[in-house]
Amino acid sequence: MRLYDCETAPSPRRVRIFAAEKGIELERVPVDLAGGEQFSDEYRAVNPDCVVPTLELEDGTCIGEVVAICQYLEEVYPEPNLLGRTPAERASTQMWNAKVEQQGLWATADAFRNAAKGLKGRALPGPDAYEQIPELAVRGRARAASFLEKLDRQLDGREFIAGALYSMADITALVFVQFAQRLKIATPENATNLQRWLEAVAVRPSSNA
Ligand SMILES: N[C@@H](CCC(=O)N[C@@H](CS)C(=O)NCC(=O)O)C(=O)O
Repeated sequence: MRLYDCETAPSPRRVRIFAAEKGIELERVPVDLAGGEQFSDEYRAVNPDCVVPTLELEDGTCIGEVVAICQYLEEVYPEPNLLGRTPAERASTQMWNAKVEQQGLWATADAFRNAAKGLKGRALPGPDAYEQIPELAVRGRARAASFLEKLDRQLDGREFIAGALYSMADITALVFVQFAQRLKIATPENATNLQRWLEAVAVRPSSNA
């Protein structure tokens, strides 16, 4: 299996961490996002949305979207479980993964993409050109900061984001929190639950993936 990847981008990092937790070795194919390689004819054939990650299976099937890739990997490599064992655990993992994506990660994406000089005319990932809207960068920073506080409340009395088990929701949250830090959206000092969780998940070997 080959993972079309970009070292610095948050989305493929979620898959790298997920695979590392399971001990899966993926052949990594770097896609130069800064150089525009995602728009090449070759890459469009792999992923017409022109985004990474994409997982290419042995038979040539290409799977896009982080959640779909992780679901595939979980089915083929069930241990250690990262999507929940019981119906309730699976629902909680999916719910929190979606919340972290929509309210956290996409807020930081708005903050980054609507402000970065190199992304003028590319405010959304994908083949269509969208102009930056500076107000969305401001709103994205505010939403991300607010969501960090929500995560702190969720971690009150819980070891991990979706409950007692480390799951995909923690992976998405780690990528979000560290991307927010890169954008200088600080984790509040009084967010002690979030700080405790961050110290625990950031030292897992998979976080270097
Ligand atoms: N919904 C997609 C989002 C993927 C995405 O946005 N990837 C970004 C990197 S984090 C990308 O490839 N951007 C290409 C670009 O900026 O042109 C997924 O979950 O896989």
